[in-house]
Amino acid sequence: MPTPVLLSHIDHVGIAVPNLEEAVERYRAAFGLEVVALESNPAQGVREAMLRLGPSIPDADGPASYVQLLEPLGADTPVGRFLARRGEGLHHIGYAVDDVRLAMETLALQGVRVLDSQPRHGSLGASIAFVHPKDLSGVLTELVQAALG
Ligand code: V0V
Ligand code: CO
Repeated sequence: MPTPVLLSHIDHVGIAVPNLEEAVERYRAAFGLEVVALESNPAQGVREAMLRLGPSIPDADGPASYVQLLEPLGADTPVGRFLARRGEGLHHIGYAVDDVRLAMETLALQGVRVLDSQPRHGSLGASIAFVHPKDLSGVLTELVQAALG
Protein backbone atom coordinates (compact mmCIF):
# COMPACT_ATOMS: atom_id res chain seq x y z
CA MET A 1 0.00 0.00 0.00
CA PRO A 2 1.41 3.48 -0.78
CA THR A 3 2.28 5.67 2.20
CA PRO A 4 -0.37 8.34 2.82
CA VAL A 5 0.78 11.96 2.66
CA LEU A 6 1.73 12.70 6.26
CA LEU A 7 3.24 16.21 6.15
CA SER A 8 1.04 19.24 5.48
CA HIS A 9 3.50 22.14 5.72
CA ILE A 10 6.63 23.32 7.50
CA ASP A 11 5.58 24.34 11.00
CA HIS A 12 8.98 25.65 12.09
CA VAL A 13 12.69 25.66 11.56
CA GLY A 14 14.62 25.15 14.80
CA ILE A 15 17.87 27.11 15.13
CA ALA A 16 20.38 26.40 17.89
CA VAL A 17 21.81 29.54 19.49
CA PRO A 18 24.06 30.20 22.49
CA ASN A 19 22.13 33.30 23.64
CA LEU A 20 18.37 33.53 23.11
CA GLU A 21 17.93 37.25 23.73
CA GLU A 22 20.73 38.16 21.30
CA ALA A 23 19.30 35.87 18.61
CA VAL A 24 15.76 37.23 19.08
CA GLU A 25 17.09 40.76 18.68
CA ARG A 26 19.04 39.79 15.54
CA TYR A 27 15.97 38.22 13.90
CA ARG A 28 13.80 41.14 14.96
CA ALA A 29 16.24 43.66 13.49
CA ALA A 30 16.87 41.66 10.31
CA PHE A 31 13.30 40.65 9.43
CA GLY A 32 10.93 42.50 11.74
CA LEU A 33 9.82 39.18 13.23
CA GLU A 34 8.11 39.31 16.62
CA VAL A 35 8.15 36.76 19.41
CA VAL A 36 4.72 35.20 19.93
CA ALA A 37 5.80 32.77 22.65
CA LEU A 38 8.75 32.41 24.99
CA GLU A 39 8.84 29.06 26.80
CA SER A 40 11.10 26.81 28.82
CA ASN A 41 10.86 23.09 28.13
CA PRO A 42 12.99 21.27 30.74
CA ALA A 43 12.11 17.85 29.30
CA GLN A 44 13.70 18.93 25.99
CA GLY A 45 16.50 20.89 27.69
CA VAL A 46 15.69 24.18 25.98
CA ARG A 47 14.51 27.73 26.44
CA GLU A 48 12.93 28.81 23.19
CA ALA A 49 11.28 31.66 21.31
CA MET A 50 8.71 31.26 18.54
CA LEU A 51 8.73 34.05 15.92
CA ARG A 52 5.76 33.93 13.60
CA LEU A 53 5.99 34.28 9.82
CA GLY A 54 3.17 34.61 7.40
CA PRO A 55 -0.33 35.95 7.82
CA SER A 56 -0.87 38.54 10.49
CA ILE A 57 -4.37 37.14 10.94
CA PRO A 58 -3.80 33.47 11.84
CA ASP A 59 -5.42 31.05 9.39
CA ALA A 60 -6.76 33.82 7.14
CA ASP A 61 -4.32 32.88 4.38
CA GLY A 62 -3.35 29.43 5.51
CA PRO A 63 -1.51 28.12 8.54
CA ALA A 64 1.28 30.05 10.20
CA SER A 65 4.87 28.91 10.35
CA TYR A 66 7.62 29.92 12.73
CA VAL A 67 11.31 30.42 13.33
CA GLN A 68 12.10 28.63 16.59
CA LEU A 69 15.23 29.91 18.35
CA LEU A 70 16.62 27.38 20.84
CA GLU A 71 19.02 28.02 23.71
CA PRO A 72 20.19 24.97 25.69
CA LEU A 73 19.38 24.72 29.40
CA GLY A 74 22.73 22.96 29.90
CA ALA A 75 25.68 21.37 28.12
CA ASP A 76 24.30 17.84 28.49
CA THR A 77 21.17 18.40 26.37
CA PRO A 78 20.51 17.80 22.66
CA VAL A 79 20.99 21.47 21.77
CA GLY A 80 23.95 21.85 24.16
CA ARG A 81 25.75 18.91 22.52
CA PHE A 82 24.88 20.23 19.05
CA LEU A 83 26.35 23.67 19.83
CA ALA A 84 29.55 22.12 21.21
CA ARG A 85 29.93 19.88 18.18
CA ARG A 86 28.80 22.12 15.32
CA GLY A 87 28.26 25.65 16.66
CA GLU A 88 25.08 27.65 16.12
CA GLY A 89 22.92 26.86 13.13
CA LEU A 90 19.99 24.91 11.76
CA HIS A 91 19.13 22.19 14.28
CA HIS A 92 15.88 20.64 13.01
CA ILE A 93 12.83 21.03 10.81
CA GLY A 94 9.36 20.67 12.30
CA TYR A 95 6.69 19.47 9.88
CA ALA A 96 2.99 19.82 10.62
CA VAL A 97 1.04 16.56 10.73
CA ASP A 98 -2.67 16.00 11.30
CA ASP A 99 -2.10 12.96 13.52
CA VAL A 100 1.27 12.58 15.23
CA ARG A 101 0.59 9.01 16.40
CA LEU A 102 -0.30 7.89 12.87
CA ALA A 103 2.87 9.54 11.52
CA MET A 104 5.00 7.86 14.23
CA GLU A 105 3.48 4.42 13.50
CA THR A 106 3.85 4.81 9.74
CA LEU A 107 7.55 5.68 10.07
CA ALA A 108 8.24 2.95 12.64
CA LEU A 109 6.73 0.31 10.35
CA GLN A 110 9.36 1.25 7.77
CA GLY A 111 12.18 0.91 10.31
CA VAL A 112 12.70 4.67 10.52
CA ARG A 113 13.85 5.45 14.08
CA VAL A 114 11.26 7.51 15.93
CA LEU A 115 13.10 8.80 19.00
CA ASP A 116 10.01 9.16 21.20
CA SER A 117 7.79 6.23 22.15
CA GLN A 118 4.91 8.61 22.94
CA PRO A 119 4.15 12.16 21.74
CA ARG A 120 5.77 14.79 23.94
CA HIS A 121 4.84 18.32 24.94
CA GLY A 122 6.00 20.96 22.43
CA SER A 123 5.79 24.71 22.03
CA LEU A 124 2.40 26.43 21.68
CA GLY A 125 0.74 23.36 23.19
CA ALA A 126 1.65 21.05 20.30
CA SER A 127 2.18 17.28 20.51
CA ILE A 128 5.57 16.43 19.04
CA ALA A 129 7.88 13.52 18.24
CA PHE A 130 11.42 13.46 16.86
CA VAL A 131 12.83 11.24 14.12
CA HIS A 132 16.52 10.31 13.94
CA PRO A 133 18.57 12.49 11.55
CA LYS A 134 20.54 9.49 10.29
CA ASP A 135 17.33 7.98 8.85
CA LEU A 136 16.24 11.19 7.07
CA SER A 137 19.23 12.36 5.05
CA GLY A 138 21.02 13.95 8.01
CA VAL A 139 18.14 16.19 9.09
CA LEU A 140 16.73 15.93 12.60
CA THR A 141 12.99 15.94 11.95
CA GLU A 142 10.14 16.84 14.27
CA LEU A 143 6.51 15.85 13.76
CA VAL A 144 4.18 18.57 15.06
CA GLN A 145 0.49 18.13 15.73
CA ALA A 146 -0.80 21.57 16.62
CA ALA A 147 -3.00 22.15 19.64
CA LEU A 148 -6.71 22.23 18.86
CA GLY A 149 -8.15 25.72 18.31
C1 V0V B 1 23.09 15.21 16.39
N1 V0V B 1 23.35 14.82 15.13
C2 V0V B 1 22.61 15.55 14.29
C3 V0V B 1 21.89 16.45 15.11
N2 V0V B 1 22.21 16.22 16.40
N3 V0V B 1 22.48 15.53 12.96
C4 V0V B 1 21.65 16.44 12.41
N4 V0V B 1 20.95 17.34 13.12
C5 V0V B 1 21.03 17.37 14.46
N5 V0V B 1 20.32 18.26 15.17
C6 V0V B 1 24.26 13.75 14.71
C7 V0V B 1 25.65 13.98 15.23
O1 V0V B 1 26.37 14.80 14.36
C8 V0V B 1 26.17 12.57 15.27
O2 V0V B 1 26.56 12.15 13.98
C9 V0V B 1 24.97 11.75 15.70
O3 V0V B 1 23.82 12.53 15.32
C10 V0V B 1 24.89 11.50 17.19
O4 V0V B 1 25.18 12.71 17.83
P1 V0V B 1 25.33 12.90 19.42
O5 V0V B 1 26.35 13.92 19.72
O6 V0V B 1 25.42 11.56 20.04
O7 V0V B 1 24.00 13.65 19.74
P2 V0V B 1 22.85 13.37 20.78
O8 V0V B 1 23.31 12.51 21.92
O9 V0V B 1 22.30 14.70 21.12
O10 V0V B 1 21.78 12.55 19.95
C11 V0V B 1 21.26 13.09 18.77
C12 V0V B 1 19.71 13.02 18.82
C13 V0V B 1 19.24 13.85 20.02
C14 V0V B 1 19.17 13.53 17.50
C15 V0V B 1 19.30 11.53 18.99
O11 V0V B 1 19.72 15.19 19.86
C16 V0V B 1 17.73 13.89 20.20
O12 V0V B 1 17.13 12.95 20.74
N6 V0V B 1 17.04 14.99 19.76
C17 V0V B 1 15.59 15.11 19.88
C18 V0V B 1 15.21 16.11 20.95
C19 V0V B 1 15.65 17.51 20.67
O13 V0V B 1 16.50 17.76 19.82
N7 V0V B 1 15.12 18.51 21.44
C20 V0V B 1 15.47 19.91 21.32
C21 V0V B 1 14.50 20.66 20.50
P3 V0V B 1 28.01 11.57 13.66
O14 V0V B 1 28.96 12.67 13.96
O15 V0V B 1 28.15 10.39 14.58
O16 V0V B 1 27.96 11.19 12.22
S1 V0V B 1 13.01 20.90 21.42
C22 V0V B 1 11.80 21.46 20.31
O17 V0V B 1 12.11 21.57 19.07
C23 V0V B 1 10.53 21.75 20.81
C24 V0V B 1 10.21 21.68 22.27
C25 V0V B 1 9.41 22.13 19.90
O18 V0V B 1 9.61 22.33 18.72
O19 V0V B 1 8.25 22.26 20.39
CO1 CO C 1 11.14 22.23 17.37
